Amino acid sequence: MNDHRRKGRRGSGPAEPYTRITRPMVRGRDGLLHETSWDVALDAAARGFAATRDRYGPDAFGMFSCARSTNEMNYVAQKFTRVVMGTNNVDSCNRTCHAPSVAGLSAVFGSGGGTSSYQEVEDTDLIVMWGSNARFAHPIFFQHVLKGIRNGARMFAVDPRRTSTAQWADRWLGLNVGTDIPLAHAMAREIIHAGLVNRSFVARATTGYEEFAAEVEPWTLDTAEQVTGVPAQAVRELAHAYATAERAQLCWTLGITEHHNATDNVRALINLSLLTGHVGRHGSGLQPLRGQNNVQGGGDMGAIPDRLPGFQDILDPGVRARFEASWDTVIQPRHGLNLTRMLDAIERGTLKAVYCIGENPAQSEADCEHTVERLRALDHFVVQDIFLTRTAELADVVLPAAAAWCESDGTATNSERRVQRVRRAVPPPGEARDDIAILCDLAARLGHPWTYAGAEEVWNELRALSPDHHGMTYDRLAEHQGLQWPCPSTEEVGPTYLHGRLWSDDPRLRGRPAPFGPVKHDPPVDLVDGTYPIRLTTGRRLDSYNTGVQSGGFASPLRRGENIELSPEDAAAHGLAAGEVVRISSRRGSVTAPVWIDPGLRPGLAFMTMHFPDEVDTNQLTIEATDPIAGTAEYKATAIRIDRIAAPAGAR
Ligand SMILES: Nc1nc2c(c(=O)[nH]1)N[C@H]1C(S)=C(S)[C@@H](COP(=O)(O)OP(=O)(O)OC[C@H]3O[C@@H](n4cnc5c(=O)[nH]c(N)nc54)[C@H](O)[C@@H]3O)O[C@H]1N2
Ligand SMILES: Nc1nc2c(c(=O)[nH]1)N[C@H]1C(S)=C(S)[C@@H](COP(=O)(O)OP(=O)(O)OC[C@H]3O[C@@H](n4cnc5c(=O)[nH]c(N)nc54)[C@H](O)[C@@H]3O)O[C@H]1N2
Ligand SMILES: [Mo]
Repeated sequence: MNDHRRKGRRGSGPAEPYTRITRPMVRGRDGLLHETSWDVALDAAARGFAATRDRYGPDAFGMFSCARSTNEMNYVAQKFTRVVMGTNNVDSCNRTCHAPSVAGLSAVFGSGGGTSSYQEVEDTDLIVMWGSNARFAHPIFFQHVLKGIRNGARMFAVDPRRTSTAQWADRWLGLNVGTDIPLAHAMAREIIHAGLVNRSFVARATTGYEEFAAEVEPWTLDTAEQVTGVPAQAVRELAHAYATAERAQLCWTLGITEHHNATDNVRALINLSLLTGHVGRHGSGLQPLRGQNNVQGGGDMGAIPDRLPGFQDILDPGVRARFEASWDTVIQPRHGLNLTRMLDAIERGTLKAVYCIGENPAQSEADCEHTVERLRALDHFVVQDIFLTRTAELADVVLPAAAAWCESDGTATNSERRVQRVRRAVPPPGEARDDIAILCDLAARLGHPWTYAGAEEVWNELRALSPDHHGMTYDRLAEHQGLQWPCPSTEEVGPTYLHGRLWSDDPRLRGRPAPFGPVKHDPPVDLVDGTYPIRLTTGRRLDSYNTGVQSGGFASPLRRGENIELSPEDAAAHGLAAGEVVRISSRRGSVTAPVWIDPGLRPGLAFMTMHFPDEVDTNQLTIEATDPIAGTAEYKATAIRIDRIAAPAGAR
């Protein structure tokens, strides 16, 4: 098959590097996984969950839910966790990714979604891509960016690397890793001192301005230049461009969120929008571009430890009462553990059983050797995936699922809050089954005989419980080619942008004002020093996807496997040529990879991906330091050293 057909025009699609799993598997007395019947596998899975629940209580269970799957599946997965197992320990890879965006946005605006629509980057005057390589990671969104540029918008890129995205920008601000708060604060100070604050917006719609202004006051352009490495003139230019633009879109992704102080980073960017009034209007807003295709929906469906479906607060007794009546259960009145804390709880010995659906933590978690040790310590581990991943290889029971994107029915929600239909186009291979059907069979074995005739019935149950989704029937989703939340009635289509209320003249309609966050700079935890002199940052390339399970075997001319990407200066200083294999060591582990020389890197900065862990396990190097609010690890800042591998004796 040619590249186009295998990977899709915009670069998605089944690559099948691993063989699809088509039959359930159970670990035998010999310690190996053996194929078996569905009945045997489901009995074994259910027995293990019941045993840990009876012996250790509900909180000994944890669910890792799937951001690749549908909303309906995530709804059933969190219901399984809360009703069948009786705990709120449910989460997904949102934790490794945009949980800080959700935490920061909901603290300021009361809702964790991006505030704008894709169309708005076409209808704007300034696009700031901050810590986001959308040209590679969000190619569909980037099409809209390119149209915006064609329509006359200016673009600034703020990224330590001169990425493919930055190459399209009018200006690239190449900052030092982990210095986003100094940069944002210096911009804020400049906006204040130049008299460019949107005073009427600040007065009507925000709180905490004075304290914030005092916090940013020490961050002069010169101080910021010393810390961030960005010339004062460039910081000034971005500050003025942002403050004086009629409309501006501030887009960010993991360059902001994969840090130990990521929620503060997010707050620092939101501050800029509050200062200038670039939120709550068409063409002006905040866009945290979400990662996996349905990571937005997973959280919206309550597959997170602190929210019920519809992103409703689990601590609110009224909200809980409605779900308890519908589900005929008692919901624990507290937050469950997030993914990061669940892994900690395994190590402490309090979490004993995990049901992992469509996640590959053995390779995606920071300091992954440590994660593997923890997963091995579980009493009972069930993995439901479409491939036999490294995580599945550790399981007691492996359940083969249908791939949601082409073998299941349902819906998924993208970064602009748009819920769209997903339709089954092909049958799943072998005995693989729909994720929801598997969950229901397990629930039945554990005393909860749920009978959903199909995904639509699940969706209608959710619609009855979630005001934000109430107006989105399957028929309407088809008719409108997707609808954006909030969509509380079948008479409306949902707003394209959020928080227009902040501009209202009527204080009652305006609602809760948006607080400034007087956050402080806090450099990366893994310090660069004489022993580990190079800053490694990790991320993505266009041709591959996450841990490579779904793209690793894809034979593309673009695919070059893992490299350690170095600046020309560092390669020269180490006497290294492109292609030479070197040892890369951090304070946690070491791997080997060939050198690639990237002129887009500044001296002292190196880059690796997470895409080829079977060949080079980058996450053996990364640090587990996590954001205290969101639990996200500092994947973007590792200190490393690079050593030549001594040539074998006799070689020249
Ligand atoms: N082709 C492809 N597309 C994908 C994925 C994939 O694996 N492959 N994965 C999907 C997923 S799950 C996600 S979450 C998204 C992620 O999408 P992105 O966040 O755009 O991807 P990354 O490459 O991880 O990181 C973005 C940029 O952050 C920069 N950066 C590193 N440190 C800092 C810093 O301290 N400050 C700033 N300002 N920038 C910094 C990096 O140089 C990098 O260019 O992509 C999604 N799309
Ligand atoms: N070094 C480094 N590490 C990182 C990051 C980084 O930037 N740098 N980024 C982090 C980020 S943002 C993320 S999102 C995580 C990703 O971490 P993971 O989510 O653990 O990694 P994926 O490779 O996306 O794994 C998704 C799994 O879902 C399975 N799957 C796909 N569709 C379905 C389905 O319909 N049903 C079921 N049951 N399974 C399905 C796939 O086979 C695959 O095994 O990695 C994190 N790790
Ligand atoms: Mo992600």
